[in-house]
Amino acid sequence: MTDRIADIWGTRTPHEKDTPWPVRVDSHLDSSVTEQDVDRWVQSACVLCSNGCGCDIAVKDGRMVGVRGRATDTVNHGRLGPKGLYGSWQWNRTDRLTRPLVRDAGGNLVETDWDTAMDRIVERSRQLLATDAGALSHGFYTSGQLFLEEYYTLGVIGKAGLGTPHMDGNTRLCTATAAAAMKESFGSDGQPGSYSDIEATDAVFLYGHNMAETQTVLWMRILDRVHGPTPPRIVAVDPRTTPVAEAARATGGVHLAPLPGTNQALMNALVREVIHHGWLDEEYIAAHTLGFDELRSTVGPYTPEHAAEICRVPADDIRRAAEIFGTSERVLSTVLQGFYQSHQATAASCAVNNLHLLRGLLGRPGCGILQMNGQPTAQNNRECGADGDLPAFRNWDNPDHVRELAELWNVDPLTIPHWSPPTHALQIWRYCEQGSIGLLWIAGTNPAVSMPDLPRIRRILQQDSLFTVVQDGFLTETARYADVVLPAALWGEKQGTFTNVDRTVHLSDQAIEPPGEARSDLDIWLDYARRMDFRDRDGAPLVKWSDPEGAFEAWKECTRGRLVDYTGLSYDKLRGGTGIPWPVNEEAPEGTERLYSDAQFATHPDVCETYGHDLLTGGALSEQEYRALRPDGRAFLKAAAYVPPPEGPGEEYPFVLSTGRTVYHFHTRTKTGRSRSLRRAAPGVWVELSAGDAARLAVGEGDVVRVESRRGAMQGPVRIGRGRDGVVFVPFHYGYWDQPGTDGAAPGDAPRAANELTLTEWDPVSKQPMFKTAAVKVTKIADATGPSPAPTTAASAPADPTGVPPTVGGPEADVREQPYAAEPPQPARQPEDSGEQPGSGGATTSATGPKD
Ligand SMILES: Nc1nc2c(c(=O)[nH]1)N[C@H]1C(S)=C(S)[C@@H](COP(=O)(O)OP(=O)(O)OC[C@H]3O[C@@H](n4cnc5c(=O)[nH]c(N)nc54)[C@H](O)[C@@H]3O)O[C@H]1N2
Ligand SMILES: Nc1nc2c(c(=O)[nH]1)N[C@H]1C(S)=C(S)[C@@H](COP(=O)(O)OP(=O)(O)OC[C@H]3O[C@@H](n4cnc5c(=O)[nH]c(N)nc54)[C@H](O)[C@@H]3O)O[C@H]1N2
Ligand code: SF4
Ligand SMILES: [Mo]
Repeated sequence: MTDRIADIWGTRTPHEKDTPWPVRVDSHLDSSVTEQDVDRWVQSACVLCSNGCGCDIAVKDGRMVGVRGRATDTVNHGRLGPKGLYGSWQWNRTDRLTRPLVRDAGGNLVETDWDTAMDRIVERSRQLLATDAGALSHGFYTSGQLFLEEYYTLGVIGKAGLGTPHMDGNTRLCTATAAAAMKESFGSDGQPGSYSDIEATDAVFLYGHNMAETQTVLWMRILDRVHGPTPPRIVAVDPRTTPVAEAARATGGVHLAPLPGTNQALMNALVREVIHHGWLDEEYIAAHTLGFDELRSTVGPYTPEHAAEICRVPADDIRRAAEIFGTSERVLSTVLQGFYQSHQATAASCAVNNLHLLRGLLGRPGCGILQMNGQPTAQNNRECGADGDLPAFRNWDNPDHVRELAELWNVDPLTIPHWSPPTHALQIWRYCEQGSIGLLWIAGTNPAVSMPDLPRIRRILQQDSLFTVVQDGFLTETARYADVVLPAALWGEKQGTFTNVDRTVHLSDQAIEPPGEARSDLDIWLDYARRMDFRDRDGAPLVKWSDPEGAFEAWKECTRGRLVDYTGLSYDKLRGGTGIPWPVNEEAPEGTERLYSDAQFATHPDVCETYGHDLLTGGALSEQEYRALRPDGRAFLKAAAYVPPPEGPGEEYPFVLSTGRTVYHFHTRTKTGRSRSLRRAAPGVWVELSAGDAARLAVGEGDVVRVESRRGAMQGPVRIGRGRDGVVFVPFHYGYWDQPGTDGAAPGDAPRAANELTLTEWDPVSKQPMFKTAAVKVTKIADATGPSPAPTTAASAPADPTGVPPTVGGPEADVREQPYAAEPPQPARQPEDSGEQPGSGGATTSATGPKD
């Protein structure tokens, strides 16, 4: 048994390059239950991050009582991380919403029945549709945590039922930049790489990605290579000393710690070095890319010395990182929030694509790009068009694509909004603020904690002109502002599919009944469509399905012939073995491990998802301009100069604020905060300062400080950490409201949410807001009563551990880790792969012993 709070990644199963990742099955059951007691195991995949680990849910007496990794799944080979082990199911015995709530005459939220709640929504909806604003009065703000079937159904309702362009997900805050970067470089969203690239690679570059804490199982996969005989070198680009940065040092790689907001200068220098040294695949560049000359001239001025000055990192470290990229036979890159949540997000993420294109490191084992997702189902929100885009990566600006959808749905093409780009989330909130959106339907997200500039978000949610529907499993901070609260069934309580970072699709079967009268999001939207009586051109109901499988079958038709082709999948096919990566169709019945193996990109004007943008300004190219480039299957090398972030440190606000995550919590903690093991591991907010900054401010570990920006203020105890000088880090997990029996911050208490401080600014192309840079000042307000509650196990570890108790889980956090001698699951193969495939060395579990 292993305490997986204390030992986040569990026991190593090291192995050699080009051999399969051994299987290790992790399981954790409620302490009152043994394996023999379990009534049944229900197949699913974890929804607490984008990794998509296959798991089985243990059910006893109609309750979820534990979870076990699936040995047969190509994603996780049996493993689970702390959130999956403890957080995926432990909330299911707690304070759920069980009945709809509406505002009574006194302004209080009171319980009611479904008819009353839905009637209120439909009445408001009809009223608003009858005004001049029509469908533009309706906004939908959803999630990266619902199921594919739910997004697709909502997409059809929004586009073909109502006809509103105002629909987006919190995926805008999350991985809109992943989509944007892939669209700009390759013509379409769709991840080129595969997790199995880890087995074959010689170097892993992690850009603004603390994978060790945020995709713990993927990190286990890397650690098992790092601890094996032929380890890859790691390069970490992160201002904090994360476990990834530590691994970079340990493997002879590099840790580059740029000042937040300077990624693009660093990337330009890396690209320049690679070009300057001729570490290029010139044939690949000539045959399969466009834009080399412009790229070369744009990066020209970014010598290592110049970038070093902007980023405040040693120039030699930039040289060394470029050399590792330029000279390793195979390189795998991952990109996440340190890049995506910044002002030149798309430009910097495209620069990662550029590096791979320059060396032709794409579509081959070990040479992946993972423009990561964060949320478990963010990919599906993007695929299905619940983020405003047209479903199946169609181009809103291409009339043929609009016509295809109109035919599929049997509606007038003019119903489908396509006169302008879809409205992005921050603009939707702006329309709510201005009053042109009168109905905002929020599902599966908690913006009163997760949006930037919370003082403003609270003002908007309180506006009388805005009618808000909140659909959630819990009475969240946001739900407390709603006019109608709809109780949603959550994971395990409903059925559906979702797709992870490397395009692997999983089915999650229903394990238990939802509590009380809670309903799935799918059922809620189907009910809304019925009550609104949305019809197609022949007068038949617009939405022609009534259950998840029916929605999935309809979605398959929508994807036919597109890159994101699901036509070869079915619920039955997804049961039993492993998740399957799309495209799955007649040519690739078992799925597709890597895209672009043939270097044919999705850039032809007739198929591409966008005609592209200027990365510096966000200005869009017209169809004519795009056609004139004659991309026709070639990828774009897109360039942009560095510009400083809109808000930098100055005299009054001398620090750069960065925000992010800890391994033990998921976002606003509605699930992980209800897991005893996770709550105790990271019970409250903290403010991380470097040792140097703490000394200059004369604050010690645990002293309470006030952090203030131009928008607002929050406070918390100080962790003297291992970050770089000039940077303050605050985890964004902690809002006001809390669950019974916890540390219970209440509305009257001092604010502690990181987003009191952040600003409403976004990347010009992806429109993703910048959570990683704001200017703040820090003032001490009280002496310490003890060390801060920050975990000691990962990036928030103290610079000096003296007097800080280590983070442990104790016996209740015991996890069974079972090494298997079985053959590890094999990923889908493409014909092109066969020559290059690693030999099937069999499982190498010898290095693993059960740890008692
Ligand atoms: N434990 C846990 N795991 C999660 C989640 C969670 O809430 N908790 N959420 C999931 C979701 S939705 C997401 S989107 C992912 C996010 O996963 P990550 O992106 O890995 O997480 P973050 O902590 O937001 O940010 C990553 C790193 O960016 C660094 N950074 C900040 N500013 C800069 C900068 O200017 N440049 C560079 N290069 N780096 C910078 C931070 O120091 C931080 O270590 O995690 C997913 N997994
Ligand atoms: N300062 C700062 N702010 C950030 C970030 C940051 O790094 N720094 N990261 C941003 C990112 S990347 C993200 S992804 C967002 C996350 O921000 P949010 O999405 O607001 O955070 P969650 O707590 O995951 O909220 C999801 C909600 O959906 C509910 N839910 C879960 N499953 C279901 C379901 O099946 N149906 C319904 N109806 N509800 C469900 C949960 O109970 C929860 O209330 O935060 C963003 N905000
Ligand atoms: S890595 Fe992500 S998907 Fe896998 S168990 Fe952890 S939280 Fe769940
Ligand atoms: Mo995210």
